[in-house]
Amino acid sequence: MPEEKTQRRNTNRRRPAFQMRINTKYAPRKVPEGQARSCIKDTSLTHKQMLELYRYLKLTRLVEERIVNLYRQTKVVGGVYRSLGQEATAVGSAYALRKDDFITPIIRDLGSVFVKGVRPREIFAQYMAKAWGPSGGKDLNVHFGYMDRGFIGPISHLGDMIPVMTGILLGARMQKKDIVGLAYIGDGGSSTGAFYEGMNFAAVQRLPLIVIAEFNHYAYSTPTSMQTAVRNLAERAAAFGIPGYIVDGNDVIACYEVTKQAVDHARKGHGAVLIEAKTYRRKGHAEHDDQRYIPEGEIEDWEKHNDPVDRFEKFLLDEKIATREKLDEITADVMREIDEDSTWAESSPMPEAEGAVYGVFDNSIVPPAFRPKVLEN
Ligand SMILES: Cc1ncc(C[n+]2csc(CCOP(=O)(O)OP(=O)(O)O)c2C)c(N)n1
Ligand SMILES: [Mg+2]
Repeated sequence: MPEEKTQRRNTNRRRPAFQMRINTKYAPRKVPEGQARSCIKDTSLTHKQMLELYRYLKLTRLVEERIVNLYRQTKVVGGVYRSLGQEATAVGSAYALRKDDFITPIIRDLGSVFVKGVRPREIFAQYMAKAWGPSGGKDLNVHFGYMDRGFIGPISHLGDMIPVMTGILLGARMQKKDIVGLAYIGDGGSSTGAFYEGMNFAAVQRLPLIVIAEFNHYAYSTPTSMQTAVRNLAERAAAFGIPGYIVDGNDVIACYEVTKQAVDHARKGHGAVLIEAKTYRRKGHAEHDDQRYIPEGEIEDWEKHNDPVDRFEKFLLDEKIATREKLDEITADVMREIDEDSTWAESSPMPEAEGAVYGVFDNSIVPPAFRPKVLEN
């Protein structure tokens, strides 16, 4: 009986499982009428790091613009997916990682891929299905990976990268490595079964998984309110018993700071964290999507008042971290790299047909069966 009493008392002292722990310190704030948005000032970033962040933001935007140009010239194979208006989420969050940490991006996270060290030429060659692209023309857009650079290539099935990253982190723990994993997911993707299973397993195992859930208002043409009843994706953290954060996804500094906190938490062994980034997809699902389902003025409103690049520029200029000339110089340097790299990719060869049978299976175990036939032709 006394034992039972103690047990009950202990249970009562525990936090109720349904209690929500959502930190909104970095959530979007209303700005007074007529004032332009900037970024949060409370940051540990150095001026040099901030200029590097600016470079990654511009690089992401301008590389995507070049890909659209190539697409209109019919040089791209497959669809083109933009992260216009969301660049700060991917760039700021990935910047909080260590070199040996892992990411698994989705189609709106090109910025994180650059932060991980991928060069624009690899992206151009990949979009054009060239032999020298990272997948050698076997797959397209962000469907490639580099294990040695901590970049797990995503598959198309929404949600499935969450359990994959969870498995990677379990493996890393068994190998006594203290890496963390950052997985990106859209608002639509976070309503899949795989998302729940992966998050739950990471949470119960206290694995260092950080999930960035991008509330960009749409999944294809479906508004978020029509595919989930929660107002904030971060509320789902309560289902797993892990902390949830809401961040202004268009404020690159806030995205960095919130992820840095989550990374520290996860690396210390305290387990998984869910971060919801409030942002907006200014382009359609892909370039072919004419966005006719979007209410009038919505895109223009985000473009005018909440563009992540404009906001960071305003911050850098207002805080006298950079002059307009310095920002123009960075942009010119980015353009030079893009020109050079897209020329390289355009002039690189298309894959040989024979290449299709290599690099799919381990060819030392499974010999390429079609080889003689291909060579005969
Ligand atoms: C399991 C699954 N269902 C459907 C699709 C088709 N699909 C690809 S992208 C997409 C919409 C994704 O929306 P969201 O997760 O919000 O990401 P966003 O495109 O907004 O970044 C859908 C339905 C898929 N790839 N996988
Ligand atoms: Mg979405």
